[in-house]
Amino acid sequence: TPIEETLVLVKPDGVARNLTGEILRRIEAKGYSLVDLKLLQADRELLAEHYAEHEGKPFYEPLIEFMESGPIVAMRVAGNRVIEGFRVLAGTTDPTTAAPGSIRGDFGRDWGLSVQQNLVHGSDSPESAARELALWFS
Ligand code: DAT
Ligand code: MG
Repeated sequence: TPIEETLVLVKPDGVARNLTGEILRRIEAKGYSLVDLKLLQADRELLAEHYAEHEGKPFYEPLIEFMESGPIVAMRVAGNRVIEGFRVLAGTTDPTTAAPGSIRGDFGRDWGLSVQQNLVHGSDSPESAARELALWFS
């Protein structure tokens, strides 16, 4: 299998809580390679493109507002089956039920904040990865 690349985002909650290093540590410990990285404040246009599949859902607006609320760390990460593998490192979407040992399971907070504050994003398929990497690292 050819080496894959995926887009990882440390969302505004992850950056604000100083978890960027811990998240990158886990990515590197798993054997994946960092190809590119930047800290940026995402604008609405970028976020609307990024989350186009969720437009019209009840959580869409709060999600975009949250993603606009502070700096994001975007990473291009490479490795064998990294798209699927990073999703396992991240854990399932809802931090309450994400497995312990995963990023969301270990650091997701359970004091009443929304599901959207789940620390990281990872592309969910080769098609998504190609689309999202072009968007964030054009
Ligand atoms: P993931 O980030 O695990 O790929 P997703 O693509 O289905 O999840 O949704 C994108 C983000 O939207 C997710 O990280 C958090 C938020 N979200 C998803 N489902 C939600 C829900 N039911 N309520 C609130 N936020 C939600
Ligand atoms: Mg997704």
